[in-house]
Amino acid sequence: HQTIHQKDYKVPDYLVDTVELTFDLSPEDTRVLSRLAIRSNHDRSNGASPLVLDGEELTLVSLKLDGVEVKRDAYRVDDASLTLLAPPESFVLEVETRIKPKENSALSGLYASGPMLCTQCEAEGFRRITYFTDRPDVMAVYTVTLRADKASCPVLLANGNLVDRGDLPDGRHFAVWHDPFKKPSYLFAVVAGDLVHIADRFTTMSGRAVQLEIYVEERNKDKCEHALRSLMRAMRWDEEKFGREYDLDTYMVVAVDDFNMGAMENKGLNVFNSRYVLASPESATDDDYEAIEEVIGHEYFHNWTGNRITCRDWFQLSLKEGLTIFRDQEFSADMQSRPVKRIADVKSLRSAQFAEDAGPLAHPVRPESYVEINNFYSMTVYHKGGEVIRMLQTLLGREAFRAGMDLYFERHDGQAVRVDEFVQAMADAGKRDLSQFMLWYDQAGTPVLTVSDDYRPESGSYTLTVTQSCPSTPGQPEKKPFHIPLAMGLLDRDGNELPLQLAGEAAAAGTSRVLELRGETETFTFAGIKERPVPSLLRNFSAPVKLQYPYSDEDLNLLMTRDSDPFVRWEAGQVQAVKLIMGLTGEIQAGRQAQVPESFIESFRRLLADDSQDRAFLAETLTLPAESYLAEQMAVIDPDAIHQARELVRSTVGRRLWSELTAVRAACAPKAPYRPDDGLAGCRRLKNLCLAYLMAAGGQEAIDACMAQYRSADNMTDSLGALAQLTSCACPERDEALASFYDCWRGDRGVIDKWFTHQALSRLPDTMDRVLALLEHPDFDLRNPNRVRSLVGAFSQGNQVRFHDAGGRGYRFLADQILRLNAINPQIAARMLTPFSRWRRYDAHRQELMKKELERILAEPGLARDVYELAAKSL
Ligand code: B3K
Ligand code: ZN
Repeated sequence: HQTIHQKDYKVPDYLVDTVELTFDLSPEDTRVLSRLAIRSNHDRSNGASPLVLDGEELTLVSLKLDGVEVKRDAYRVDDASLTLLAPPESFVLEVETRIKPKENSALSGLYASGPMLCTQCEAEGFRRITYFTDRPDVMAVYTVTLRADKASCPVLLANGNLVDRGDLPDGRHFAVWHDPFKKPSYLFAVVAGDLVHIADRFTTMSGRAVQLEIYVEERNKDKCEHALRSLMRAMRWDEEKFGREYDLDTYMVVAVDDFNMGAMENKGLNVFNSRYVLASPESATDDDYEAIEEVIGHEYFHNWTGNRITCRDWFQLSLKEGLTIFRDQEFSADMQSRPVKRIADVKSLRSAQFAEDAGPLAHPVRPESYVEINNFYSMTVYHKGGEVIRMLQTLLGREAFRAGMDLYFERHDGQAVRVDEFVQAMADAGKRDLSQFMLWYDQAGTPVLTVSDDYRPESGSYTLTVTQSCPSTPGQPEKKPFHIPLAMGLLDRDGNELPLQLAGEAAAAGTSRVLELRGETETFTFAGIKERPVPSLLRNFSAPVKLQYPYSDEDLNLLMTRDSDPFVRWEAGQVQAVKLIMGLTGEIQAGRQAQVPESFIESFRRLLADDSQDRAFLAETLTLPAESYLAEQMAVIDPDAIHQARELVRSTVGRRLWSELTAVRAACAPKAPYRPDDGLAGCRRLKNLCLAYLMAAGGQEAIDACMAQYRSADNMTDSLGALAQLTSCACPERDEALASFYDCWRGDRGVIDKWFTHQALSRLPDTMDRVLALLEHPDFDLRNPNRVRSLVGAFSQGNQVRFHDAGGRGYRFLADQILRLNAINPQIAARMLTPFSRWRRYDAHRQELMKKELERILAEPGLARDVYELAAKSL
């Protein structure tokens, strides 16, 4: 397999101005006619360069140049390309190919999902539909004619505007779509099938009417309202916050059941994983509702950040993905609670992206090379990329950042550009030198900030010394210092925020400010400080770094109760919890009696008693760090000891605070029938967390409470809140609830996914056996990515203690499934490899076992490029 390097980028030798496609659609055999207007883009003084069109899994039927059949010796075809040896300066190429959508289990290109046909072209799926220069810097105007059987395929959709439609002989019909915007091939989309839709109209800020349509299978028609409302909110938000208006007359969203990722931003025709569209009050959780709003927003925001301005090449992926993640995070923050959203985003960054950055698959936000680009739709490119954009906003301030966005749109609309162009627009608008900042794009690894301080009572000066370092990552042994915004404040012993005046400044400038780190070590001296302060550091998580400062328990208590920054308040509690659980883990490893200190229980007691706090925020505060995050803190991960230690804290809290937890849970009990937008999601979260602690305490009373909640719940959040606890309880109620849940929801894919997931997440020792049995369940289907994620993904990525069973059964199970998936869907197979990439973090015995499985995978004949790259790099 070949490695592609960023440094080898060359402008395309040929450009395509227009693409006319005609599809004769059928699941078994689809005919594609392509008519391309091509012109040369290179110096031809030494003759014409060959034109290489990408193509995979295609059967070539005919090839014409300017209307004349191309002679057999004027072109070459192999399984990855079609090459015209010496084409003229400008010409029309007509290519006829045949494809088999129904056999396409990779779900890239044109494929069948249930009763419909749909496409997924990003990153390189268009080449599985027809021969083309399948790269984002070749942008063309597309006109698409779809023909299909009218009875089985009444709906025919493509990008842009519908310009014609009508009937054809033999019960067939056609539709013609034209997209006036130039676009790269990865944004092409087609959908055909027996679909229904719901619609509404949106009036843009300049007064244009846009028709919004959500397409689904008939049985899901009553589950689209939330997606449609979310879309309207996203459109309004982008106008208000970024001045961006939608540009076509229609915006369509189609929900499909078989989809490799969350959704796809195809111009004017988004294709969505149905889990990010469908919701009904009975069957969707509060988290589902939030996730739908977020993904609908994300794909909509791509219209400006991704579609109008796209990437020059795939190394620039974060240009659109990091920026759009940042935009969707801000959108969600404005729609819900900003602090709670920020905490959730930081938690996922820390447990998944920090781990990626610390392992063999670490890569910069802008990678230098890849074997398979689909492997780089990563936490780093997306979420660290989002943090990089956020840091720009923090460094420039909101106003200059917005000016930078405007400048970027103004300069580059209609172009395919690099990250450099984006950062240059920011530098120009903010009048800042951002050359050092670019290292965030090109250096991998999570920087560590080590902070020390020095207080001088005699002069009233307080000095912070910040040293940054960054561990080596593959191919990058040494790192240069990053340009890092460190947002901070200082508290006195009563928790008052101190005015911040740096030595040399005439006056204090507020009580929160952004220090800029550029050198390896930087010092900042504050004047007029009357007593030794407690530093509040990395407010709002102002940079994706690890922070080290020797806080005392007293400092942390002060920050937790008094800091003005909600992130710092939450973080202070987490630092305490990490300290505690890591201490207990050590005791357990040493075979000593581990005990949860009284002070920890007392601080939980105080928190539970305080009803002034936002319920969702309180739930976050009372949630212990995840086992995966705790694992990151250990030199050699001991999944069993971590699990025991964390469970010890949970059960102690449950037993010691039984009445407090019961009281808070009762206070959160519903007073009116459930509505998804009743503003009580925080209450439900807190209530279910209390139930989890009660269940951790053990005993029939808790089980009864769980069953009662399960039986009486009028919404999925509460029903699952109870079921999740019962699945980890060795009691007869477990199977009773699981069976009743299945009977009640069989046939609803989204809910049955949850049924699989919760069984895979069970903390009970028999989980591996259960998971193996579920593989044989009639509803399990390796060809459906959501189902694979719900069982194989949940078990291997969400159940650390059972997956890492020292006997190695979890490892064998995962490798078996990866090998089966390799033949079906390489992208999904590769995604499942993540847990193995962390093998070096474990003890020698587990290392050996995981390594063996990786070697077994690599030895498989016919390994897909996706799987090969990750397995090879992991070893
Ligand atoms: N741009 C798509 C992701 C495509 C992934 C291809 N393997 C969805 C998104 O980020 O919005
Ligand atoms: Zn995206």
